[in-house]
Amino acid sequence: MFSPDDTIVAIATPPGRGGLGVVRISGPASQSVAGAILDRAQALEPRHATLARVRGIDEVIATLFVAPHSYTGQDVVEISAHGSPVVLRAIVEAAMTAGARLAAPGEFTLRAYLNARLDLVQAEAVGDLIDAATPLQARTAFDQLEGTLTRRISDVDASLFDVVARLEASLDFPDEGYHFIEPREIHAALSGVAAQIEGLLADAKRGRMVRDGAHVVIAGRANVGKSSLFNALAGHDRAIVTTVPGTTRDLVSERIDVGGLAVTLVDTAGLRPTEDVVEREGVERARRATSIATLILVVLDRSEPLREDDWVVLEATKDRSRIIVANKGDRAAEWSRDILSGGSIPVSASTGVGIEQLRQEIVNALTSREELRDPPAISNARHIALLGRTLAHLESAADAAAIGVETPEEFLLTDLQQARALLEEITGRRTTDDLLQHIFERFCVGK
Ligand SMILES: Nc1nc2c(ncn2[C@@H]2O[C@H](COP(=O)(O)OP(=O)(O)OP(=O)(O)O)[C@@H](O)[C@H]2O)c(=O)[nH]1
Ligand SMILES: [Mg+2]
Repeated sequence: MFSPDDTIVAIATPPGRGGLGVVRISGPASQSVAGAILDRAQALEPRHATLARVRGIDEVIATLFVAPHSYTGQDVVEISAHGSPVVLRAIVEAAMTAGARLAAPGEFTLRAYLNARLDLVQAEAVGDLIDAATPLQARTAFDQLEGTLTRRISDVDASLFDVVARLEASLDFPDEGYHFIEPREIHAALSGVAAQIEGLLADAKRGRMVRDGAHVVIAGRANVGKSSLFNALAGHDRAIVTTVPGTTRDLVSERIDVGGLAVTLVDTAGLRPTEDVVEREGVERARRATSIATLILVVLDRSEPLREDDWVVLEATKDRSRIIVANKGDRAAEWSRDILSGGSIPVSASTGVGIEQLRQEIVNALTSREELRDPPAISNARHIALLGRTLAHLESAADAAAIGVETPEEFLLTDLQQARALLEEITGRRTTDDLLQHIFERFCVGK
């Protein structure tokens, strides 16, 4: 895919102006590229921040990391300059003139993986850590970067390896009719491994929710206070609020942190029949957004009798994951919350009363548990899917072993070898170029 023998260069800090900006160079020619662009007689000393000049461009601090003791496992030179996009680009161009080529997205981390500085789970965690929008997402990614998931997967694999080795030994001495491991023992061992995997997968739903976040869509008839609620949850006046029904015409969305979860909150047009072409398109968009929502907040106006349009929304969302919000609680109530089966949360979007409780309800509805402090062990859909398939092979082997002494070892071994191959796909001991490309192209350039 990419040649790891090239020397690559990229700006490692985010686009835009900043106090400092960093240009990173990695590859066999890093030292000579640095030598060519830095106005210095002596070579850089490893791991010494050295004041130098990039001719005609800037005064910088350059640091050399000699292979294999660097992020990528190759010779790396990091140049900290003033954080101007113009300065940083000029340094990159100077490095390219000196023989480096521009790095592809994620290419530094790809090299770290290819040089076994990180396994694939850890490399993916680097991407997650950079993308983290909530502290819990960051902690989850950092745990995986530290190797917690990798260790649990190698524990599973070690237990499997033990069973496989003994089955293979039985196969090697077929004539003796001797089992190095009895079927009952195999069954017990495999059930133990399956339980380890189930333990990991128990966290999967919460993990995916933490990593990928959720779409929470606010729906309801016109003028009930959807946009007001949206603003109250977002913490600022993002959506237009007026006394006129039909104010919101388009979807308005905002990423917010609800108790550690990254939530994309979506405000929609009030659902009502209308002749207005623009509003009708808005209502159509509201329906589409609602149909793909993880959770729907159905907003009702407590200060007015429920209308036909309210019942339509209630009926349409009755089989979905939803929270009914009884808004305008600061006014005299026109209906009792008892008339709704399943309960509702009383709030006032205007005064903010009840909003904290609503946040808590959103967290509960999304995770089905109140505890969100601990980072989940597993969160990436790729890992979860592979682990699910591993479990299926183990269960199939365990079932076969339970049948009794007559089960041929080859039969069990096929399943177990497939299970081990799947584990190797998770950690990246076994991968394809396509998979690597798919994973690393999501990274930013410079990481
Ligand atoms: N008293 C009171 N008024 C509210 C409350 N929430 C919203 N309102 C008022 O209700 C009116 C409609 O509010 P919006 O937030 O625009 O309602 P909406 O559901 O987004 O309306 P559309 O976009 O037209 O569907 C405005 O005049 C708000 O000030 C509340 O909690 N208490
Ligand atoms: Mg609105």
